[in-house]
Amino acid sequence: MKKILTPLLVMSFHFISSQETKACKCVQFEKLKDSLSQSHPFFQPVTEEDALIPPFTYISVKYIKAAAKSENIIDPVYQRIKDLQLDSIDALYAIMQEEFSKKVNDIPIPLIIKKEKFKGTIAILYTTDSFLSKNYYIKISKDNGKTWQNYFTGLVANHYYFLKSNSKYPLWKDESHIQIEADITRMTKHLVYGETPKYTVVKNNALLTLDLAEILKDSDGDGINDIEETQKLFTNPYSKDTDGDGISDAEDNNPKYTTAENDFTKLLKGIIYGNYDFVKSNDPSHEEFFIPLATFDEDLKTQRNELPKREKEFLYSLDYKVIVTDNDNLKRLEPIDEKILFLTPKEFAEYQKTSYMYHFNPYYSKVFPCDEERDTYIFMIEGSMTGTTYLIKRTPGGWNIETFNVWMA
Ligand SMILES: [Ca+2]
Ligand SMILES: [Ca+2]
Ligand SMILES: [Ca+2]
Repeated sequence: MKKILTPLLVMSFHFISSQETKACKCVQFEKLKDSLSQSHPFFQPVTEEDALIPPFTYISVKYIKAAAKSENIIDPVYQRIKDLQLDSIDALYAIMQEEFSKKVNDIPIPLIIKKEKFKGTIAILYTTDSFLSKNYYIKISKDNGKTWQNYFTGLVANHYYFLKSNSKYPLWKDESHIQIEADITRMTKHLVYGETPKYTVVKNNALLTLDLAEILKDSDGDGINDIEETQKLFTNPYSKDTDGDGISDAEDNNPKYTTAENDFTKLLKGIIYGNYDFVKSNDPSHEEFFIPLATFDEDLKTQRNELPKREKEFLYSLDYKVIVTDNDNLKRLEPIDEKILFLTPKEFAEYQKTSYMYHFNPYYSKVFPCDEERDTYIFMIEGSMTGTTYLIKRTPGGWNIETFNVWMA
């Protein structure tokens, strides 16, 4: 049996532990458990009044009489599925793949809200397609589609706007503003396992105007606008290369810290990218594996080759994981084929303030030493829906990793 990347065990309550009797007497872990059980009901719906206040000064809202209706938006995938009355997941997935493979400038057509040319400049307003958090971006070309620049608008779907692709207003209001109709929504119930978040519409007739000067501002010219650097990436908007390793923020998979392999980065890499055999145990709920350090690089390479490859797509480059840690060794990890943001707990608190949607980022993790047992550590993969805690022991040959706790909301 192999270790898999997402927890297999499905349990109904937080912190059902198969290893309760072997619990690590780590004070920090006990504190963390307390803070987690308090932080899970974090969700506070915004009031209707607050949802009506534009979240940024570069966005203004007016209310129109004849508004487009979001319920009339035609989703090409949904439309085809509905007509075919599909009963198999594979057939459904094939249709989704087919529709998403139709693209304009690397953006799948089902994700495009509007595309329009104005005085020689083409703009494409679109959304990313992450299930957990759909972000609104705008792509701009000033040379008739030869080259494109990509800009984060600062907006996340339903926080507090749902942008309407059937808006009859032209996308360009004038050469420095774009406009789009939107429902103003607020989330009333946050995402729990097996359900999608619930939203109510506060106003269904908003017309948003976005000041392009703010959105297009890329002070350091690294290809990521100031809004994305400050709100999403926590990189320096005034430096092309935040960590000074010679790789620009846009290209860097770990833009905040210079990468350097050490035993701790190997541990983390082994957990998140490895595919190790479980140690045999009589207890079926007990899972344990070992990461040998001497052969780490070759082992990982072999294991990665056994896994299906993910295609490198433009939208994928906008995706990232968040790992929360104070551990200076861990921050030096070189991510494989993805972007990881290492945030300190303080930065993470800030990050959660900018958008509650980001609470749903499925990779909130911590690694810290257990205070009573030498060379023993705890690492958690935390999400809104599932979490796994690993109890880790350092041995002369490598890391012994025990699945200590698996929960699902
Ligand atoms: Ca920048
Ligand atoms: Ca930068
Ligand atoms: Ca860099």
